[in-house]
Amino acid sequence: MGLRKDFLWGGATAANQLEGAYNEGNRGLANVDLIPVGEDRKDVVLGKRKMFEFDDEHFYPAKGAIDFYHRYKEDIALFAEMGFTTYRMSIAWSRIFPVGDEETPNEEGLKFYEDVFKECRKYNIEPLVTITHFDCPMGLVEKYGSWRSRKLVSFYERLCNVIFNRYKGLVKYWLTFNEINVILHAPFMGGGLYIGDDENPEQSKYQAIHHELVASAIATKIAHEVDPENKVGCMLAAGVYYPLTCKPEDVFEAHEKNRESYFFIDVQSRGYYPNYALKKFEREGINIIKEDGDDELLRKYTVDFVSFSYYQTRCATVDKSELTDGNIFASAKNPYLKSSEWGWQIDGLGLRTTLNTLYERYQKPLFIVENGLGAVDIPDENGYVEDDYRIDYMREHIKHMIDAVDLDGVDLLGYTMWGPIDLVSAGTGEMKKRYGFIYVDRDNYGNGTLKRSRKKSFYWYKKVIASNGQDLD
Ligand code: BGP
Repeated sequence: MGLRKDFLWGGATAANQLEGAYNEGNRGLANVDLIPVGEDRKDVVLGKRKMFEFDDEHFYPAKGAIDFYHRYKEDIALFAEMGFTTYRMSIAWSRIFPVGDEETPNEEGLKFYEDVFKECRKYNIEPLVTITHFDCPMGLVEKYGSWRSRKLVSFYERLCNVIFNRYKGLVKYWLTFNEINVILHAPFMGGGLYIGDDENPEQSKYQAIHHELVASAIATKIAHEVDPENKVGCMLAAGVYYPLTCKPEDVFEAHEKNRESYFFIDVQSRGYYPNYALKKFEREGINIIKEDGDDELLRKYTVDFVSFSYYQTRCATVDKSELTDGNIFASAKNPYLKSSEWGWQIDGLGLRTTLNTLYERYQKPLFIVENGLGAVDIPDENGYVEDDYRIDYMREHIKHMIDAVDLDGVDLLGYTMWGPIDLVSAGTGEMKKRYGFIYVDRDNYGNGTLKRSRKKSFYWYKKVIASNGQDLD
């Protein structure tokens, strides 16, 4: 009983949210660098406001982030101290190809990640690498309009060829696109898409999505060719939609909302466009341009495992007056659940439901690659935080995760909680929204010493890992 012996325990981060050093090592700019903190952030994230260069009025938190670029040895040592057996991180595409369409990669960028992977290996930490975590080089955004252009498929393919060959033997677990479904809701942050007034957003988004899906299949193909040991996963922003009421219309609405997300994984895991999507495209006049051979690629190169992030469940209803869009997904408030300080509803059992739903649908091993609580932490003078609220959240979720394995028989490879070290929030750009076991002295506007310190949860997670999830007290 319990989790598998080789269950992978760790934490997850993304390049632009922690590396900083945005203009060092010949790195080029990416869409994610140009998203400021503050009230204008949302329109930039949604692709409604064009911000293709920095201005003086805004603060751009990704520029410096938490300076992992210079401090990765200290940070990985802290992860190792907690007993991590895996560390999920992402590669910044624009460190490897600064503009995006170069023929030759940037050696400094390649070397940086090689050093990071070697540092992980030193502690027997298995790197789990996201090839793109929301980032796209600005060169590709400006010259080609990002993923709406077919050309992006070959630039991504080039990136994959380079990194799979260079990191052969160092990295075995790969994720092709972080939260691939987020592009639907946040097109600039999720995929570098700025949507002009003259275009049909759904048409542009689904064309871009098709390109990403094909690119993901090609990545899987190359990964297996370069090293048969490689395992490639897709990555979904998950969390099931419940119907707000048992009114049949609400039940069907929830079904449709869920399909909006499953669509991506249906293609990546089953290998073809599902009928409900084809019918939707037909109804809405969305015309996806495919190249010969695309369908075959999708069918032949499906993923080895399905990974996902889970923070909350949501409620769907046809009663529009109930909907709020506090987050990027519009949903109704669940009266049975408590919320985080950022209004995300906390639902441990929902993780078990989500695990079961995905496992029954895809019958492939699953991997929880993000889960956690964003909260305001008040440190003492030594940077120590009594974060029992975070421990409570995680204990509850891990319990239900173990039930899904023990009681339901879900095949689960591992668990990497989000943000083991405090980092910049993707949604709001704040530092104040902290997830970490490690406190970082930095505020929303870049003030602070960047000093790292252990929180109470650091010691708790260490026990959890040492006992393979048995000791959750
Ligand atoms: C996911 C992203 C992460 C991350 C996390 C927490 O959507 O993959 O990049 O940041 O959510 O969200 P936030 O930072 O908005 O609290």
